[in-house]
Amino acid sequence: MEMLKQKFKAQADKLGEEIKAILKEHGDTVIGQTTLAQVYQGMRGMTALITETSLLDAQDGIRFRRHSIDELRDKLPKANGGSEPLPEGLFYLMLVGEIPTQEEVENLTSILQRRSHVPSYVFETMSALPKETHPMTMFVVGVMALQGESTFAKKYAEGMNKKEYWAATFEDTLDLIARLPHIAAYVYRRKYKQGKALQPDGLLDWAGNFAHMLGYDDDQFKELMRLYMVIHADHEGGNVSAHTTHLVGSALSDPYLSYAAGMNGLAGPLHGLANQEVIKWIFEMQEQLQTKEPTAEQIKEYVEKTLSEGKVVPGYGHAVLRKTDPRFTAQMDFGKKHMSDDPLVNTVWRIYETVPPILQSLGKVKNPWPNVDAHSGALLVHYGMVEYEYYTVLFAVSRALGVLSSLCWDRALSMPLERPKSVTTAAVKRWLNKE
Ligand code: AMX
Repeated sequence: MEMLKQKFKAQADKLGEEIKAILKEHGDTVIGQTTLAQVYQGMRGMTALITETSLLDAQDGIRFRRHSIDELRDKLPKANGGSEPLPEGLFYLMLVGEIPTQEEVENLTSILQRRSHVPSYVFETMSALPKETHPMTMFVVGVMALQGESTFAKKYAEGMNKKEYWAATFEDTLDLIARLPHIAAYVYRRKYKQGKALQPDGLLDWAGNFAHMLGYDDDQFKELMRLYMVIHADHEGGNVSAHTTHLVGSALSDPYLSYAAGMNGLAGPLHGLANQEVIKWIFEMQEQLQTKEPTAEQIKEYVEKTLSEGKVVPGYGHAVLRKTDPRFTAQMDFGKKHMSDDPLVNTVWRIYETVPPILQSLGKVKNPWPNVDAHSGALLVHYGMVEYEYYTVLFAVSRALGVLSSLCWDRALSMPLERPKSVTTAAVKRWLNKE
C-alpha cells in the first residue's frame, strides 16, 4: 500500500510541476470560444475540466490513460484461469498511469480485502428503509451511513495541513472501494433474496468476490463482473456522475460525500439508470408482442411507438460519442463467446441493426448508435440476474474506480473550489442590447 501511495505521490508531484510551468507560460492561451447556445444547452463541447484518468474520443470511444478497452482486455492482468481484465488493474492504471504487473494487482487485491470490513450499523441503516426503496437509494444511504468512517473528514476537523489532503483522500478512496461490494451485495440480498447476506470469500479478487456475495458463483458470471467493472469505471470528467463527484469534492467534502453525490446523478434515467430502462423496455416489448424474439419489423414498429409517445429509446445516443460505443462492442464480444444462442441477447443485437436508421431518420439525434447500457442487462439476465432495478448499483460500484481515482488526483493537484459564473436571461438580453 505504501508503495502505491508513494508512487502516486511522485507522479502527482511531477505532473503538478509540469502544470505550474504550463500555466506560467501559457495560462492566458485561449483554447476555445463559448457560444450562447452552449450555455443554454448543457455546455456540450465546452472544454472546462481537467480529468487525468480517461479521455473520450467521439469516434473511438473511451481511452483509459490512452489505452482502449480492447487493449485493456489484452494487457491487464487476469484472474487465475480467466480471460477478462481485473478491475483492480484498471484502478492502478488510472491512479498511476502504468499498466500493473500481475503481482502489483494481486497486492492491490489483498489491500482491498484487508480494508473491506463494513460496520454493522451501515447494514442496520439500510435495513431501516422499506423494501420497496429503489436499490440506488439504499446503496447511497449505505455509503452515507459509512461517511462517519472518513479519514479525510476526521483529519480536516483536527486541522489537517492542506499538503496532507491527498493522502487522506487516498486512504478514503481505498477504504471505500474495498467496502462498496459489501454494501451493494447487501442491497441485492436484502431486496431480492430474503435478506440472506453471504460471507465474502477472502481468496477471490474484488469483482469475483462481489459476484460471490451477490450469490453468483458461476465462473463465467465472475468473468462478466470483471469485464463489467472495467468498462463502466470511467468516461472522462464531464458526465454527470464524474462531474458531480469532482464538483462536490472541490468543496473539500470528503470522498464518501462526493461519491454519494455523484451516484445520485448516476441514478438518473438519462445517465446510469438507462441500463434498467433498456431491459424494462425490451421486456415490455416482448410482453406486448407476445414473443421472446421479435422480428426486425416488429422492433421497428415498437421503436416508432416509443418515439410517438414522446419517449427516448433507452441505450441509444450519447452526449459526446458519435459511433457505436466500444463498451457495447466488448459486451457483444462477450455474448458471442459465451451465449450466442440466447434469445434476449439476440434481440439486443437485432435492435442494434434496427434502431440506428430510425433515429437517424429523425434528423435531430446526434448519435443514433448504442451506448454501454444497450447491452449490459441482457448479459446479466442470461445468468439469472433479472432484477433490472438493481443494475445501476453494479454501474455505481464500477464507477467508484474512476471517480475516486480522479478525486485523488484533484486533491494531489490542489484543484480549487469549482465555481463557474451564471447569468440570468435578463442579463443575456442586456448583453444583446435587446432591452
Ligand atoms: N431516442 C430518442 N430521441 C433521442 C435519443 C434516443 N435514444 N437520443 C437523443 N434523442 C433526441 C433528444 O431527446 C433531443 O430531442 P429534443 O431536441 O426533442 O429534446 C435530440 O435527439 C438531440 O439530442 P442529442 O443532442 O442527440 O443528445 P443529448 O446530448 O442531448 O443527450 C442522451 C444524450 C444520452 C441523454 C440521449 O441520447 C438520450 O436520452 N438517450 C437515451 C437514454 C440513454 O441511453 N442514456 C444513457 C447514456 C449513457 C450513460 O450515461 N450511461
